[in-house]
Amino acid sequence: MKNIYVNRPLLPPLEEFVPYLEKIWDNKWLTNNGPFHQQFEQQLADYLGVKYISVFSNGTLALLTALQVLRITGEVITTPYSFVATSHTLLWNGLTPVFADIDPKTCNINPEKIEQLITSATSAILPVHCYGIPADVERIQQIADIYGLKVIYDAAHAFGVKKEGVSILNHGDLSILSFHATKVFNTIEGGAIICPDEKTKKWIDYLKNFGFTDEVTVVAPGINGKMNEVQSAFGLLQLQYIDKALELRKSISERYCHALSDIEGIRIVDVPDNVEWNYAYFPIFIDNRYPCSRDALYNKMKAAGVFARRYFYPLISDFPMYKMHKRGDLSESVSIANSVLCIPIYPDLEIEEQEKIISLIKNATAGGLC
Ligand code: T4K
Repeated sequence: MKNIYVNRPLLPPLEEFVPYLEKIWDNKWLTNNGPFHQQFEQQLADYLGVKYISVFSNGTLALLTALQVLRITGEVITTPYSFVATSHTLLWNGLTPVFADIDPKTCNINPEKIEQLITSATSAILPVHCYGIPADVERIQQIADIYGLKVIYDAAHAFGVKKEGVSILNHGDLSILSFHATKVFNTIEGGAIICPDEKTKKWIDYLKNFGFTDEVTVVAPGINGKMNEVQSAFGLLQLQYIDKALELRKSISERYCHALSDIEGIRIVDVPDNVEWNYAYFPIFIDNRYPCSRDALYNKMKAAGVFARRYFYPLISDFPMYKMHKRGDLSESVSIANSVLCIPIYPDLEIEEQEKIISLIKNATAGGLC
């Protein structure tokens, strides 16, 4: 059997992409707000149920820019349990990350830990909808309103996620998405900022194009964050396949839930009933009632050709450049980072492959590795 990775990109039929490429060749318009870029932004906003969206060449540049859009300064309260890009964008903006512990049930920032970390230097909260599971958006907004803070959601994992029928991307001042190859919806590399009004969208569009408002006017020290025409065309085609991909993810997730929910020492991801999830990741959490450690299972799976990943271990706060920013107690984050294993989930995962993964987890002690 071939190697099984944690993720495999959603790819549309190659022959269907060729006409898009032909159009780009005909137009000779490769980037800088071309026709596919404009069409993609429109269709994406409609699909996601959001008002305004500005697409970027990747999610990291979208987040870097979002912090500039809102002119965030000083300290930003964020989660240590995320991909390192979340906090890197703070350092790149000269901001100080302040880490709040997570709620172990959702793996998202625990709002009750935020208030005690607010100082006169705090200007924003940067939560993550980890694995596509919504953060506690209501409570976070309450705190932000009381203290006059901005909220930027790192929604890199949350493409298509809805809470009570409404896109989760409509919360906070801004949200960002990632369309990286490993994400539920990809444009090879890509990302976006979601914003609530036209004025902000315009400002974002200036900032992602060096700050130009016309040929001769630069209004801010912008960056080059533009999505090109090939990525945009790819995105347009991907939109035709995303619903099917989400359905396939759902059935894989259901099979895992069914097979793994009664294993002692394993907790599976818990998604609230009012959430339409996107099955972006399938994390399991391993405790000491399981016959072997998380790392022993990870290695055993690897030896069998199954490349699960420990997203998100190590914690961001444990990387050398963040150690000095540690303040409060992060014990829940530590415990989740030490117990998590994300097992493969993607639309092309075959049933036999999934059975192999389940069997490895169920028979952990077989083969003497655990
Ligand atoms: N915020 C959050 C919360 C994020 O998770 C991320 C990115 C960002 C911000 C930043 O967004 P971007 O700037 O990336 O748009 C991957 C991704 O590179 C990264 O996008 C993602 N989060 C992170 C969670 O995962 P790695 O280093 O684990 O990727 P890699 O190359 O090891 O790939 C994982 C597996 O996927 C491979 O073992 C095989 C498979 N794969 C990967 C690629 C790239 C493929 O089958 N084909 C491929 O083309 O970071």
